Amino acid sequence: MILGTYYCIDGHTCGNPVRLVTSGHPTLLGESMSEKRQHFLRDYDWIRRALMFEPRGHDMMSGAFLYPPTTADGDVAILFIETSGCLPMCGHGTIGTVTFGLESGLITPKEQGVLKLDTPAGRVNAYYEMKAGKVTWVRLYNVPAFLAYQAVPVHVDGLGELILDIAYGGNFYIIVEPQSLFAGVDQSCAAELLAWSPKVRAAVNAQINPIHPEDSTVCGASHVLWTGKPQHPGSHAANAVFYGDKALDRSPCGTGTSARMAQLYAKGLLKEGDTFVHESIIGSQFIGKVEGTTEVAGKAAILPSIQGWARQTGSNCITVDDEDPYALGFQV
Ligand code: PYC
Repeated sequence: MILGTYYCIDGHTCGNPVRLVTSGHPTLLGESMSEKRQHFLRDYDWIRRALMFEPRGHDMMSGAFLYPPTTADGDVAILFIETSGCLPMCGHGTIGTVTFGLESGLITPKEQGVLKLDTPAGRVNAYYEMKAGKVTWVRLYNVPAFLAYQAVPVHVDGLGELILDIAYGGNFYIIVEPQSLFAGVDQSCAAELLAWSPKVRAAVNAQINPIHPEDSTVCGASHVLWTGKPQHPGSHAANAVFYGDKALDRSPCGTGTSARMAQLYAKGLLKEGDTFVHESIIGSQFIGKVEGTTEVAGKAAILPSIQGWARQTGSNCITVDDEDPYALGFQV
């Protein structure tokens, strides 16, 4: 029996995959996208696993469903799906979803040049430029980002004691600066980062388990952001973000860049109005900016923007058939 049929636009944002699923949406209960995300995780997580994991996806796969807006002034709502679960917010996913949604006509803005997006993490506005039917760039104004914990000593097997910061940028990020065996991000350290990251994440969540002060469903440090010196002209810093069980973001990571800017702002290394060009492990760049400042539950926070681009690579129609023993995906 066919469990579901899903038409998709596939592509990438600065190298990281985005699969915009354009049919087969389950009906989700709840008033906000945060509530709808909880319903999806409870009853429909099998759809995510089928579309993200092998044999229909892969370790890095990431995507989204579009839903009607959940606010009176919203244009469209986004549910993010990924190998790691349903993120409250995803920066590269938003840039890809907005690009493919506009180019395919699935998203029609109320006002040209800007979209008001309802995401599980809250309101995100996306500005864009469109020329001859193609979106050239998207700049998203993300949810408030803040440094949640600073200089926490954590013992990690194989790495010893690390000093770590934890910042929120739409997800909670463990930020690792060069120390111990880690000399800084470059392409040659991908295998080590994949081996170390799950240990770092488990140790941090056993010790701290951060919770968003305004939404307790956003909890746990899900991503590990490893920092480094940039290799490409124009970049201020490099990073590699680990997510899921085996993924290193090929893009500079939008929510990670937001968290990193919040960390640097809290340490006095960035100020309001500063631009921060962040480079990924493959050298692609996002332009981040500290657009403003605010507070989250009494904590100093920044209002970050992230600009990047996305390209479609094709489209496909995925079926999930329960006669296939791997209908719901697998991981090796
Ligand atoms: O761009 O926010 C992001 C992101 C999160 C995980 C992978 N990319």
